[in-house]
Amino acid sequence: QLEWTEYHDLEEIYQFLRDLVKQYPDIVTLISAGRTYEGRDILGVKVSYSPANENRTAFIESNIHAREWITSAVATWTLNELLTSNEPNVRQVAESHDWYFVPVFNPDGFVYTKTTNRMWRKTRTPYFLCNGVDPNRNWGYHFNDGGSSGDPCSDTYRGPSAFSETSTRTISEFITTIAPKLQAYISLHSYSQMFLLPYGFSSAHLDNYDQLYEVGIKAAASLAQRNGTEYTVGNIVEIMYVASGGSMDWVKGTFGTPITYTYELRDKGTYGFILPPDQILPCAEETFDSLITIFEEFDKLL
Ligand code: 0X9
Ligand code: ZN
Ligand code: ZN
Repeated sequence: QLEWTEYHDLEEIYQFLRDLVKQYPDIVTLISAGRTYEGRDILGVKVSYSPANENRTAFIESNIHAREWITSAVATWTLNELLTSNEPNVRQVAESHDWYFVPVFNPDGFVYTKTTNRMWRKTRTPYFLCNGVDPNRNWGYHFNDGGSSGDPCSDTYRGPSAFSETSTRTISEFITTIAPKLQAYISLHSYSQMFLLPYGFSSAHLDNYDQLYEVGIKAAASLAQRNGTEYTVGNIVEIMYVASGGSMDWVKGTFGTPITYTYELRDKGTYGFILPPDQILPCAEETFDSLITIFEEFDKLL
C-alpha cells in the first residue's frame, strides 16, 4: 500500500499497481502501455466494474515530464480513491467508466530525476551531444507547429521526427487500441494551477472548446471549494504559450475525444516542480473533486 506522505520511486509505484491487481482481481488489470528507450516497461492499470466492457473510457496520463512528481502522486491517489471511496457520487462516477492509469509516462526520465538530476524534464535518448526529447512535443498531430525546439540540448527538443521516442510511439500504439471507446483524456502536469484546453498550436477555439470551458469553470470552482486553491481555465496558447506536438492534442486531433483537459497542478511558483510532500494530499483531494465534477457534468451533456 502506497502512502501519499512522500514521493515514491518507479519500482514502488509499479509494486503498488501489482498489489492492486492482487487485491481487486475482478476489477483491476495490469497493462503494459509501452516501453522506453532504456528498456523499461511502461506499466499501468485498467479499472473496470463492467465485465461486459460497455463503459465509456477515461485515460489519466501523468509524469510525461520527469520532474513533475506531484502528477503521478495525484494519479495514484486518484486511482486508490476510485477503488476505495464510499461516497455515493464518487461510486457512481467510478463504476460507470472504465479507467486507464499510466502513472509514469516517462520512466527513463523519472528514474534520472531520482538518481541524478531532480530537474530533468525529457526522455533520455541520446541525440548528438545531448540527451532527451521533450515527450510532450513528440506526438504526431501538428508536430513541429510552433513552441518546440530543433536543438537536442533544449528542454523542448521535439526530436528528429514525430514519435521518434520509443515511449511516445509505443504508448500511442496502446492508446490507439482503446481509442474507439475513449471518452476522456486527462493529462497531468505541474505547475501553474491551470486547466488547459486544446490546442497547443493555435489560440483558436476549436472543436468543443465552449463546452470544455464551461465545464472547466465548474471544475475549477469545485477544486477551489476544498482548500481555496485557484485555477484559471483557457486555451493553452491563450493562457500559457504555444506548444505543439503534445499528447492531448494528438488524442483529440486524431480520435475526436470529447473530454480533454491538461492540468497544471500546484503550485504557482513558490516551490514549483519541487512541491513539498505535505502538499500531496491536499493537492490530490482538490484535484479529485474537480475530476468528479468534470465527469458528472459531461455525463449530463454526452
Ligand atoms: O509545456 C508543456 O508541455 C506543458 N507545460 S509544462 O510546464 N508542464 O511543461 C503544457 C502542455 C500543453 N499541452 C499541449 N501542448 N498539448
Ligand atoms: Zn509538464
Ligand atoms: Zn461519462
